[in-house]
Amino acid sequence: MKLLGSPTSPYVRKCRVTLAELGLADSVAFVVAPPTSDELIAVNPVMKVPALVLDNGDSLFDSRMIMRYLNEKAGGKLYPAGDWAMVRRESTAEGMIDASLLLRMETFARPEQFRWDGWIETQSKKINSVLDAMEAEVGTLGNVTGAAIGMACGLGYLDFRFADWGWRNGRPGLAKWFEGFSARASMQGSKHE
Ligand SMILES: N[C@@H](CCC(=O)N[C@@H](CS)C(=O)NCC(=O)O)C(=O)O
Repeated sequence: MKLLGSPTSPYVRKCRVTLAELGLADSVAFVVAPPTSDELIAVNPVMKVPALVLDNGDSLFDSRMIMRYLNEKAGGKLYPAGDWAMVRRESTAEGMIDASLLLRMETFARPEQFRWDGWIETQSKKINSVLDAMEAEVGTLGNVTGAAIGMACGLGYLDFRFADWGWRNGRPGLAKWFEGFSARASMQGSKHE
């Protein structure tokens, strides 16, 4: 199998952390392929990373689908059956990642004269809203699950692209949890470059 993606993508990082946590890292090659590359488009018409190319040539995309596939393949415990509260937390973390990417596009990629302050404000509000929600239920993030991986990669992306955000201020529980989770070999081995 091959995982196509970019080392700067939080969605790709989620899959890389998942591979490491499931002990599959050595059986899947990580191939750097930007969203507009021919190699990526050939396996994902949506032109987004990550994409997972299976040994039979089929491909899977959308990080949450890839994570579920890998978990099933490895007989892992990242998605305990019936744990819908964990799935909600996973979606919550995903919402923060989505908002962070939209904010990054608006504040970095879009030419300055076209930037939309209202959009920047809304995406920033979403990120803070998720951070507050997760601070309130950080105790439930304990085990290594799809939700924990999503949240850790979301926070890692904030540190990477929005280092001045100060998301730890007023959120001591989340900050402590992240410090612990970040020390895992899966996180250390997939740091953004
Ligand atoms: N829901 C998708 C989102 C993937 C995504 O947006 N990836 C970004 C990189 S961080 C990308 O490829 N962006 C290119 C584009 O949207 O044109 C997933 O979870 O895999």
